[in-house]
Amino acid sequence: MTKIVRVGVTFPPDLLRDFDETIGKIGYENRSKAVQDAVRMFVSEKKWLQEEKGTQAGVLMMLYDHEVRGLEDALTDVQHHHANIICSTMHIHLSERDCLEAIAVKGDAAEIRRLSDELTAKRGVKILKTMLISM
Ligand code: NI
Repeated sequence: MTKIVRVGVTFPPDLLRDFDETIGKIGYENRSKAVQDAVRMFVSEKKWLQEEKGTQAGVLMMLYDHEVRGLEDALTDVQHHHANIICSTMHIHLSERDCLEAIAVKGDAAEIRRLSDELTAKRGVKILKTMLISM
């Protein structure tokens, strides 16, 4: 018998609306299955990144809300801290609130992972995708 655990999670209303719309189009019959699938995808992507080793090059693509207080300063601090692996950063003002940053990186996989983790964990960062190639 499979045990099921119930958890309570809070969502910003617009994120939940987007999620419900998206899973509705795909044809999910309930939200739980869709959340489980999304979490599974997140875990597999993060696990893959944990296992990368050696010198890597690539791009971090980060979407964030620049109106979240203190966020831009915090993101800049993190990037200065890892300046040795950052080759270039491109900033795109997407909408009134959303900014997209493409951060080109080259260096040790463990440090790229630390940079990625430190940025992802900040409140106001909505999406962070890491695309890497081995060198
Ligand atoms: Ni911007």
